[in-house]
Amino acid sequence: MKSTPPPFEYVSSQLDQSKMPTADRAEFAVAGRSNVGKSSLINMLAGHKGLARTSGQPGKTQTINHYKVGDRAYLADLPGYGYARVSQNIRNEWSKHLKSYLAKRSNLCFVLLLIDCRVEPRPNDLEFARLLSQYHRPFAIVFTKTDKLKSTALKKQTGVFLAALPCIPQCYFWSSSETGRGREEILEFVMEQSHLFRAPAKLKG
Ligand SMILES: Nc1nc2c(ncn2[C@@H]2O[C@H](COP(=O)(O)OP(=O)(O)O)[C@@H](O)[C@H]2O)c(=O)[nH]1
Ligand SMILES: [Mg+2]
Repeated sequence: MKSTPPPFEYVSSQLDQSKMPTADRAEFAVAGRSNVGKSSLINMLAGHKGLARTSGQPGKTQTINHYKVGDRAYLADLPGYGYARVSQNIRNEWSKHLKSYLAKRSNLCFVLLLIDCRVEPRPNDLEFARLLSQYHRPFAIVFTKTDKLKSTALKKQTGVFLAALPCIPQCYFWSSSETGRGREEILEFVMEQSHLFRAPAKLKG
């Protein structure tokens, strides 16, 4: 990125949409399985390791956590799916909130769907992508943990995953929270897309 990266700021953790930050700026949701690296990606983008809580123990993010990115965008860290040690009741509850968020959050411009670059396409990743297309949400794939794969294997896995997707993403990124790979490209993308966002008139102050 040629200009200075925007400052990040934690705003709130909510599941109830009526309590989420006012929908007056472009929102980018960070979605994916538990442990795929959602919180680590947010910290890497922010250049601030302690901003989003990361964990080796999956399933910790049970709320939608909002972060301001400069003065034009929000990042929303979504609850991870696919964590087997959470009861079916809790999973159903999260799924209900997630669907409602995807259906109704008016300023949601883009979903960054995170995929561990080392794993084969899994049914719930493909199911989530299907859900995004059902709700007409544009999305980008962010392949995470690319520090763990050699370049040839990464290219191969990327091809396999993209071919398995039921719908075509707008674009994809390769990222690593260990090396900072992808930071400039993803931030640039967020900033560019956020400039296209226009808040509904009734929200303007
Ligand atoms: N090697 C490597 N490990 C990562 C990367 N991103 C996340 N991790 C690790 O994966 C685990 C889960 O990360 P976290 O960000 O908490 O995942 P979340 O559940 O999707 O929010 C943690 O142990 C992280 O240190 C990455 O890019 N490279
Ligand atoms: Mg997390």
